[in-house]
Amino acid sequence: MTPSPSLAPNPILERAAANGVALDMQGAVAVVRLCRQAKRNALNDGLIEALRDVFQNLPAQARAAVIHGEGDHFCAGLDLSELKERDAGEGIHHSRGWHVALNAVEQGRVPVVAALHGAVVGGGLELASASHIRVADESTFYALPEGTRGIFVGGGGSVRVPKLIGTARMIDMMLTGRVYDAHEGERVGFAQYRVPTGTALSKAIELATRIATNAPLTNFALTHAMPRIAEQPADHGLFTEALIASIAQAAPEAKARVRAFLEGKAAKVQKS
Ligand code: 1HE
Repeated sequence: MTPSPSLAPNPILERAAANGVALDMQGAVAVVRLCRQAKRNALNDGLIEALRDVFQNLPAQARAAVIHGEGDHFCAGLDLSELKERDAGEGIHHSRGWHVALNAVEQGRVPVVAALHGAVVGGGLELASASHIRVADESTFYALPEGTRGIFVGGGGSVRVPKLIGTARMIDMMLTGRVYDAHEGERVGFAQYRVPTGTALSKAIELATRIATNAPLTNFALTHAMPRIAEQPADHGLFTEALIASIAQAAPEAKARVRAFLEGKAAKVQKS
């Protein structure tokens, strides 16, 4: 498993590939692949570190990213075979390591689209929740088996999953082992797009390719300012909005795009 030949050699990306996370560039889209299908892309320590390294070291030409999993499932969550007897301090550091890796996905340089299929469970759902857009095919199912395994989420799930589906639904999933299928998953808010089986990756790349054409500062505002504004008191949120809006509109690219529309050279908004 080696990174795309179009990429300059990078020992960090080579180590990530050896640990099960491959990166290929498709134009301006970084396509990140979990490559551990024999274990249903279960996330061991090496894979978590590889995810962190890839998202912290995306090539300069990347303006959007897609993440997907090889085989029949997106991701089976934490590699349970590595669940050792940890004391409380070791457990905290393990969880914090996941937080660093998934923060690199959520708070990295580019918007991330997750292409989901099959199992999106436990830590796999935590990873999907760290992405900005989720595209799920009809084979997708969502669960948090931590509750029935006698453990708890530790990869940011208690913060990110309720933002998608609400606290009550997450508590229900963990207390009862409830599994949502693709249709219900879209209804409750796991995925923004539901597509036919086998087409999640191509749809995700299509969306990421479009996202990559946005002004970078607009994408930055959406992925970095917007989630923070949502957590601020309204008055602080309005103030932050005014700051980020003025920064975005001051960029030469914004001026050029607005001018192009006013001169009739840019696309109108079309009813789909
Ligand atoms: C694994 C794992 C894993 C598969 N850790 N080895 N996650 C879970 O509790 C989900 C556990 N996995 C499953 O429920 C099923 O494997 C799947 C529904 C995902 C897929 O089923 P299937 O029939 O396609 O595959 P399989 O036959 O169950 O698994 C194939 C192999 O992958 C098998 O190993 P083998 O050596 O016998 O071939 C499985 O043992 C292995 N495998 N999933 C380790 N998760 C930061 S905290 C996060 C906490 C959590 O994520 S807890 C939830 C863990």
